[in-house]
Amino acid sequence: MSIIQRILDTKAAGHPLSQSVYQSLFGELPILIITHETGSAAISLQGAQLLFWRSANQSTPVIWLSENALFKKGTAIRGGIPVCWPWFGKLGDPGHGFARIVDWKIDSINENSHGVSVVLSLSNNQQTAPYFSKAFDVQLKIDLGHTCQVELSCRGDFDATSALHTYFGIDDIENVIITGLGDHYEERTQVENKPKISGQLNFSQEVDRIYTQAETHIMIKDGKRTIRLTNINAHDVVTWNPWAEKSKTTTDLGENSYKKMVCAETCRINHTLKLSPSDYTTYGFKVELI
Ligand code: TA6
Repeated sequence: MSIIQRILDTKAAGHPLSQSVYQSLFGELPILIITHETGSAAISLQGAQLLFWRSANQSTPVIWLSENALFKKGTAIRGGIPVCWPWFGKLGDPGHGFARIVDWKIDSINENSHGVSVVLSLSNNQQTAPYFSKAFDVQLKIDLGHTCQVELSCRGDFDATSALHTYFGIDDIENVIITGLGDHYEERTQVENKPKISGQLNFSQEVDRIYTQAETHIMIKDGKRTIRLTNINAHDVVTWNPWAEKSKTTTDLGENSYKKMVCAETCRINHTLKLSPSDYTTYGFKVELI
């Protein structure tokens, strides 16, 4: 049985928070299960991580979750939308920040016939203190319906880097073309996979790069469907596919999983988030099938 089905099945042992949202437990982690006429999804309270999102008429999830993802306290979950904050990658320790491995609170859940909106929040507390000494507030708003929109708002007295590290579900990586990334990028791999066509990315080996002048609309085409990613207040986009070897040797990915996912991560890395202690700074994205 697929991991998505196993997650959805925990609803039976969960308790309702609203008509379409149930809270349950998967592995060691509390999760929200969302089953609405527009689609289904789950969110982990550890990390405020959207785990997957499948719109009602699609069998392939738009937001992908690894079949081998680990659901353990303090361990990052492979897939969905990990929230990398207040630093990206190795700019601090732990890698990709601590927000994805600590517990968030539910601020609000609202729903109507168009979809479900969940707001989660995190403020400096005992669990975050070992990682970071400054005061902060972060909110993540996830709106799910016929589209999926995610916005991160944060405040504090420092500059942050961040990524909404989205794993998209695709039919076959070898057919994927991503457009709208712009021409300028920072290479993060040893062996560069030079784009054949300027501003357009396809995959024949590991790709890991930070595009710094991405357009507002990014298109991810896999030959079967087109996902449109609309950036909100962001022009940095990280693209990542681990390819065969790394996929095989990364326990929570597993052999061949690289064929079914591609990361296109709306982020604020080159253009850092310059925070204020009083006003929230927001960035995010919207995803739709077109
Ligand atoms: O965003 C791309 C990246 O930074 C890659 O370098 C790759 O390591 C990936 O994220 C996954 O990182 P993680 O810490 O989740 O294993």
